[in-house]
Order: sequence, then structure tokens, then C-alpha cells
Amino acid sequence: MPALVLLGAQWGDEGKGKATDLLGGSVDYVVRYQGGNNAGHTVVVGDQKYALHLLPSGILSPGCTPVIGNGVVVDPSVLLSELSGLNERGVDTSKLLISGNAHIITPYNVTVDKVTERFLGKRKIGTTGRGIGPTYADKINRVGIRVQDLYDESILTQKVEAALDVKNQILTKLYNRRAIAVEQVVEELLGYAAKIEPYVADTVLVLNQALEDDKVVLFEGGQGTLLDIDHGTYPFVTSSNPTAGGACTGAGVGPTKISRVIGILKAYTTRVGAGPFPTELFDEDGEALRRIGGERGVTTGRDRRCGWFDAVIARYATRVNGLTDFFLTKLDVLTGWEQIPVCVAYEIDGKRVEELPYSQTDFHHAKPVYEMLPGWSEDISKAKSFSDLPKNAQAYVKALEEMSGAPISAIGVGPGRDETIEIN
Ligand code: 2SA
Ligand code: GDP
Ligand code: MG
Repeated sequence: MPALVLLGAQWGDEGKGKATDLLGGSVDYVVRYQGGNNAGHTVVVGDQKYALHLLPSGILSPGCTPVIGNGVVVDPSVLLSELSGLNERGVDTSKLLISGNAHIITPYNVTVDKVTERFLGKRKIGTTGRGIGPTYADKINRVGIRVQDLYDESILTQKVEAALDVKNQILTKLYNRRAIAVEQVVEELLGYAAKIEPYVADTVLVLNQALEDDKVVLFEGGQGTLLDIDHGTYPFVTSSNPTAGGACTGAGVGPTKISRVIGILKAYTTRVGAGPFPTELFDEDGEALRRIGGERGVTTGRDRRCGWFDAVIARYATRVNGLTDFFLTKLDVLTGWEQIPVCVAYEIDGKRVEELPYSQTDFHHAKPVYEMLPGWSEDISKAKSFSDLPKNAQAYVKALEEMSGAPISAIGVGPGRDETIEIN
């Protein structure tokens, strides 16, 4: 099992952090390949709870080397405060490697993110305000700042000048804001250089050599499939590729090296930010899922929108990622419902549709077609094997597996490391 990918199969927050941490003991490297500190991955170890934003969840497994790949966008101030926060709690972070080709989230990228959202008003995306989109835009526009630029002041200054040229025109003339001074940005970025330097590496070389030496490498997605810039509900997406292909470009590893792609699938659905969500609930069931599931943004503290499980989305995630198996999470949250609706198809303008429509207009009109599955009332949080689950919970898992198109290899029955049922 040389390289495996672990990613979100819905709109994120499926429990990737816990799943990565679970596998952390048996892998040599855990690699973030996209996104930045917009992610919020929760890991519960014993009575300790960790919220990771930029660092790979493998940082909590002592034998594991955590890697920030070239496809990630790095806010240096967040990086350093996340590292010192972990160090204060006794976590050794010295093995961390950061790609010199990763792009830096500069203070002006954060400003542009916030200002753009404000000006979009009702049409806003509901971003996390961490500067993610503007940093990827600079990367694509070829005016981005990379980690390696911190080590050449003259290059850094030229690049910041190039990046601010147009932005300052827009900020001052369009948004009526003050221009951002090049020197101030350069000075701030140079202030981080020495602190980050020990971690900077040629991560593409390191990871490929590790694979040649039969080491196990786990790629950890930051967000979910439906937030993918190409395959998600565009424009209500993040600005990178959490889908499986993103692991190759975001880490510099060829697809032939990847033998397993695990989709993390929540037993119901949530989404943060704006955009279509066919099974969203606006009633007491939605409120109950939010309360029982603790559905609140790990990064921004925003309430997550909640709804029933959507099998159309799960099938889509299986396809676009080539999933080999699923981890089904948060099954315990559904305990207590007499019947649980599951969306098996959509009705779009009077027609039944089984697959995710590529048309944005159609998806916005999609109404869920529900099948009712019988619920269970027994506490399942202590279940250790599939047969420990009540019959109706077993049937729910089996039905989801059938509809989603890939086997379920683990089931989450609580946030803790050991609150997991593994299925062989
Ligand atoms: P951005 O900031 O440009 O990536 O926002 C674009 C959209 O992507 C969504 N997005 C997320 N959705 C779910 N969880 C995320 N991480 C945090 C968490 C979110 C939080 O774990 O709870 O704390 O709010 C995440 N990151 C980005 C975002 O909501 C926009 O819809
Ligand atoms: P991520 O972004 O995919 O890593 O997920 P988040 O950390 O944003 O949100 C998942 C939340 O669910 C976290 O609070 C986890 O501790 C919690 N969690 C993960 N798996 C389970 C589970 O099986 N049951 C319960 N009750 N909580 C879980
Ligand atoms: Mg999250």
C-alpha cells in the first residue's frame, strides 16, 4: 500500500481529521496537498481535543512525518502560531516539511478576500475570509509569492511589487481603500523567513524517494469533493482541488503510485457557506442534527447547514475520485430518529434524475426524492464490531453502501480514536 488518498466525499467536515489520525500510526508521511488554513480538522486523542487548520493531522502521530505540499497555500503567521500552540501542549513538530513551492497567503490576499465578499453582498460565497481564493488567483495569474521567495529579498520585493500593482489600483479606485505599501509587506514576510527555514524542503523529491523506499504516504484532503473548483458546485466552492487528482498535482506524485482512495462520508450532510444543498433542512430535524452533531465551523465558528444523507452526491464522489472505499462517520448522531430519510435521486423540473446534474441551474432546482429507512434508539457509541450495531443501524449502513457504489471499511460511532468500527 504505497500511497493512499483520504478525502471528503461531501462538502467537507466529514471527519477527515479523525480518520487521518486513525491511520497515522500505520503510515510514514501525511501530506496536505491543497487548501490552507480554511480547513478545520478535529482530532480527539483521549481527553485532548486538537483543532488543526493548516498542519496535516498526522502531526499528532509521533512516527509520522507531516508534509505541507506544493499545492497548499501557507499563511506564515498561522503556521507559526499553530506550531507553537502544539509545542505548548507537548506535541513534537520538528519533523514537519514544507514545500518551497507552496504559495504564501500574504496580508493583502486576506484583505482582498474580505473586501470582495463584502462587495458581493447577497451574492457572496461565504468564504472563510482566510485569503485562500485571492492567493490561488495570484498563483494562476503568475504573481504569487512562494515560500522559497522569502530567502531572496530582491526577488521577494519585485514579486510583491508585481502583485500589488493592479491590486492597489483596484483597492484605491474601486473599493475606496488605502493602498498597501510594498515595503511593509516585504518586511512582514522577511520576519517569518528564519523561523520557517528549518522546515523548508524539496518535498516532491522527499515523497518520491520515500515511495521508492516502500514507505507509506497518506494524502489528506483539506475540503470536500463538492467544494472542488472543477468538480464542485461552482462558484460556491473553494479555489483548489480536494478531489483525488489534486493529490498528484498538489504533492508532485504520479497517479500510478496511488493504490487506495478513501472517501470520508458523513451519515448525513452538512455544508458551510453559500450554495445549493438539496437535502438541507430548515426544521427541528436540521436543528437537532446541528446540536447533536456539534455542527459548527472549526475555523470560523459558523453554524453548519444540516440535511439528510444524499446518495446522489456519494455516487458522484465515488466516480470523480475513483474511490476504493468509504469511512462512514457520525452514525451515532442519527440515534433516536424513528425513521431516517435518505435522498436516493432528485426531481428536477418534474423529471427523476439519478446522477448529479452538471448544469448549475438544474442542481439549483433539484428536489430530493426520499426513501425512508427505519431508525434505532439504542446507544451505539460503545459498538466495537458491525454485529454490535442494532439491526436497523446495520441496514442503514448497508443501504448507504449499496447506493454509494463503494464498500464501507470503517464506521465512526463517536469523535474519539477508539470510537470506530473497522470492517475487514
Ligand atoms: P474559502 O475560504 O475560499 O475556501 O471558502 C470557499 C467555500 O469553501 C468552504 N469551506 C469549507 N467548508 C467546510 N469546512 C471548511 N473548513 C472549516 C471547518 C470551515 C469553518 O472545518 O469547519 O470553520 O467555517 C471549509 N473551508 C472552506 C467555505 O465555507 C466556502 O463555502
Ligand atoms: P474534517 O474537516 O473533515 O476533519 O471534520 P471537522 O473536524 O471539521 O468536523 C467533524 C466533527 O465531527 C469533529 O468535531 C469530530 O471530532 C467529529 N467526529 C468525527 N467522527 C465522528 C463520529 O464518528 N461521531 C461523532 N459523534 N463525531 C465525530
Ligand atoms: Mg472541517
